[in-house]
Amino acid sequence: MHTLAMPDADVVYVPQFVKQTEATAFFEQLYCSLPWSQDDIYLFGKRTKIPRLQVWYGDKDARYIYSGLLMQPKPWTPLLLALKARCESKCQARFNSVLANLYRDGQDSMGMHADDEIELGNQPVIASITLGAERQFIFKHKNTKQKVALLLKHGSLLIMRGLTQSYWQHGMNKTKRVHTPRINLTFRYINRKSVER
Ligand SMILES: O=C(O)CCC(=O)C(=O)O
Ligand SMILES: [Mn+2]
Repeated sequence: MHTLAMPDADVVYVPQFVKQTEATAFFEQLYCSLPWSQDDIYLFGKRTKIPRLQVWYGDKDARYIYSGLLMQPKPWTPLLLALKARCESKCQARFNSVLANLYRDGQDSMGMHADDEIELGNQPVIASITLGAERQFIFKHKNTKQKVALLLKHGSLLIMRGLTQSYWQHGMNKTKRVHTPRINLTFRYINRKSVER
């Protein structure tokens, strides 16, 4: 477990958060059983398909607007609840939802963004588990444009908290080198009040 040397941020990386054999079993279970879908987003007024598959789980009231999409959470599965509990104890924080992302291969990606929506509140704690293929995760400072790259390993946990979302964007580029799928589970806490405005 180590803290990344990044100014204006609090990012912790735990390479072996889930044991390798367990991580492989979790990957297979989630890959086969989650109802993955390729949602649309609205980018500059145009409707396009996101370059990955997603599915959203959480408490009933944890609704969330994500890139112009109203995400209605599906009810927790036992495995996702168990992983949530593990993240909560590691982070000493509560979560009420998880966005599961499936990158089918290196052609799937995540554009640079910050998880800075109002519903996430000030200085959100975000716990992000990687299962399957290793992919390069990129941070870019909003002002200085400094870049930090981090290889996210099978079974790893990345914790972003403090000022991280205020000062940094993050994302994942396409790559020709990866031909196998990666699942990412991003646990968050959605503030109910701000969604109901
Ligand atoms: O796939 C990842 O590691 C990052 C996912 C992410 O940033 C998000 O869902 O907001
Ligand atoms: Mn994000």
